Amino acid sequence: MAALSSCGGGKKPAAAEETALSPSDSLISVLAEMEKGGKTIFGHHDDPVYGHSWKYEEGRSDVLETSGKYPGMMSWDLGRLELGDSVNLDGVPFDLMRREVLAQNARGGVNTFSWHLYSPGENVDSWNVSDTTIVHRMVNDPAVKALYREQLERLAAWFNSLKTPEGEKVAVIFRPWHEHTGGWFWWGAKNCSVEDYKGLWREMREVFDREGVDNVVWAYSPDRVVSEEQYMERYPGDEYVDVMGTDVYHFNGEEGLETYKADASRSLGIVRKLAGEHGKIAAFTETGLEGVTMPGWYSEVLLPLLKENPVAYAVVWRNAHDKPEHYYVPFKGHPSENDFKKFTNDSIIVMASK
Ligand code: BMA
Repeated sequence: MAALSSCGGGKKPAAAEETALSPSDSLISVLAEMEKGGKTIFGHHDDPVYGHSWKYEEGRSDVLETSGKYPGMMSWDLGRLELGDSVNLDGVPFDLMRREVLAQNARGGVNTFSWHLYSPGENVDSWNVSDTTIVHRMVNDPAVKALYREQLERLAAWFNSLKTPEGEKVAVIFRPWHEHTGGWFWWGAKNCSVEDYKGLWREMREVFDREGVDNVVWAYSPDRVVSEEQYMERYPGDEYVDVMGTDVYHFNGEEGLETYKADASRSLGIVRKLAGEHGKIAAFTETGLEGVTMPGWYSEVLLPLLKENPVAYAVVWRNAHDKPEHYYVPFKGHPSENDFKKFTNDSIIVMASK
């Protein structure tokens, strides 16, 4: 992994030079160095493949166009890979995604993946919560479990295929079964038991280990939480997790500001305390204010939160090309452009060089 750049120097962490480590161990060391040094890698979902008013134009990125740098972390989603499809649920071709993952690695950046999958068997999308037996059947019913394992084999093959032209595996973060403390996904707390949820992770790891996946750093990311107990209730176990994160969004602009600040600080505080106790990396795995409706959001809201609660990385969601209101980073000409630049130029924020 080459150098990430930050105003504070952007020196390559010594641990990344370590050759005896597995690909995932090297990435864990890089993330640990970030956290220790009070730096936060900034991430953006689907950043180099489409933006607010463009799609699939090689080299473009809304973050690059507003800040002059690529985000230090690219976020991706593997939904539909489990079906054997060639494009993901938002239309991103998996071959293009792989090329961009390698490009991000070559420029010294990091990649993270979520998975908005379709259920094995019935193929219902992640947000369809009408059937609350899905997870139970995935880990207990032999026929459904076999289908789940097939999905996992496809994912394992994908991760194994992330190799540089020299044949070296590229380490990435994988954040499955996210926001499970909410009720909006069929793997959410309202829709499956604690034991069955943990079973999803167990099965996954068994298949990945069998398939020789050694380049995945595992991230656990509940939605906002009120207590350590809630955070840990469905934690699959230290052997399954490398990164402890949380997803907290800012809703309702100015009106929702205090709620966001309180929820994010509390959740990040819990994450940092537990990550410290469990020897894990702390991260802000998803956040953002849709439409960046507060002009100073990046430098006056997000930045102070990250300074008060240092974490290895913070990721904001996508700038959709086909939904004009659905974006999380300012694009060229947006009123927050300069504020965003101020944020990315801050000494704690880590970007990738061009
Ligand atoms: C959601 C929205 C959807 C998208 C999904 C998966 O937050 O951005 O439009 O399909 O994530 O990327």
